[in-house]
Amino acid sequence: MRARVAAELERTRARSTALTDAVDDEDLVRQHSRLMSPLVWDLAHVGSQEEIWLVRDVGGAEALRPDIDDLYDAFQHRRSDRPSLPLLGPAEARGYVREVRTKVLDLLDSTPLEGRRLVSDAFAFGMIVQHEQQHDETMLATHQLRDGPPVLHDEAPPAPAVRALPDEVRVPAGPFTMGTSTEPWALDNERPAHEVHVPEFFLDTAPVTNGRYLAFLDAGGYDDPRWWSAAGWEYRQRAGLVGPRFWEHVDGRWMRRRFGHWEPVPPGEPVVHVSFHEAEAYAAWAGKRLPTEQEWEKAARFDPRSGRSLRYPWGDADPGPEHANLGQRHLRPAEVGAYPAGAAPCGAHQLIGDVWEWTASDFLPYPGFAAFPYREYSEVFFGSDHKVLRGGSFGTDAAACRGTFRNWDYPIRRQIFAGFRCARTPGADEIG
Ligand code: AVJ
Ligand code: FE
Repeated sequence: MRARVAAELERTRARSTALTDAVDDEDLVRQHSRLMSPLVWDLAHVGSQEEIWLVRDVGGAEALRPDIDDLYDAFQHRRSDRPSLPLLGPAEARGYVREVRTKVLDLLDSTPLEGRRLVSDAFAFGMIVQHEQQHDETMLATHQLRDGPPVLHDEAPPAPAVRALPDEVRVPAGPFTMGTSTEPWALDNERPAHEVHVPEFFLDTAPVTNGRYLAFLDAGGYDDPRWWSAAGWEYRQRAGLVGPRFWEHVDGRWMRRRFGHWEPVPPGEPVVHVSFHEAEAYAAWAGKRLPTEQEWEKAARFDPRSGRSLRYPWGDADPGPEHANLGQRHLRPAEVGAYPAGAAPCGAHQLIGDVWEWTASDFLPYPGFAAFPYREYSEVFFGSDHKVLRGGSFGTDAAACRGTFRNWDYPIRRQIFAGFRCARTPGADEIG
């Protein structure tokens, strides 16, 4: 356990370092979008949380830099205001996170990770790994927003191994276990495990592709209020939306900007950088709807042979490169059909990785929810302001992604690596 935690901390820091070393100091302190913090804020924030949760709370040690707690408290300052704060500069921020990490590795050596109270100490280390990985994904989104030539490099994702997948899979009615009480690194909002009855539904086998989304554009979907909710249409009008974020119509064809590259929109890849409202409008146009969070998790985890919920669609094994497009190995979603080894028992593909998937559900607590370790982690976000996203994206690390993992955001957000798939309730003639 100790060795695994140390390895995860190191692997995660290597990612943060690569994301922040890829640009010069001027770019590190700049705000690339009002939606995001300067990269240097994310870096020092990661260190500050690590100091507070591990060095102080778990270790009981004296504070290193109590003077900067407020600067890096996400609740004190909105992202748009962060560039004007007296933040640590690039060299100071790098020095600070290194200093905190040295203390944390000493603490890891001296903290017993077995035993009652100490189970939660092991969790605290896991939580810090996930927290840093989440900010790494946020920093990756900042890179995507950044203007200028490409600075991040990757390999192309695997080509589709199976083509001509059926459009939909059927998930029969019945109960399943949602959430978890046993997954060691699960966050408070994923707990506890509880039984949920889900009526029969059909789910798209794969996320909606650019090719299909283009058909919605070509059909005038962005100009037809019939497909949009009142809030969605208001947003579409106000923001002047004409297509996914980072797309531009040039000389009769759609191009997209991807980490500094301009390229034709690839039809076989899942669509990414759409808001909840756009996803909902597409689904209505297609004669479908977005899946609820319950439906999504049942499709992703329920194994009808054992009656059990799996950790991942493919089983209980940790994600490998053959299962899912996770961890920034690739800087784009893979085409549909690229991960047959990651398919779920119900037959759905690519539920984990590639793109976060918008669901129809508000972010709410499960029955029996208990805030841990702080109310600010999840509880203060519960309510109808945020929609749940599931499954992780190509920019999500495996440490912060599992069948039970719940992400959330405002329904207008488009800079995150979010797409969607549709669901539908069977007609009277289709009940299985
Ligand atoms: C779970 C991705 C919505 O980035 O706002 C980071 C994760 N919480 N620091 C976010 C998080 C505190 C959170 N999301
Ligand atoms: Fe944070």
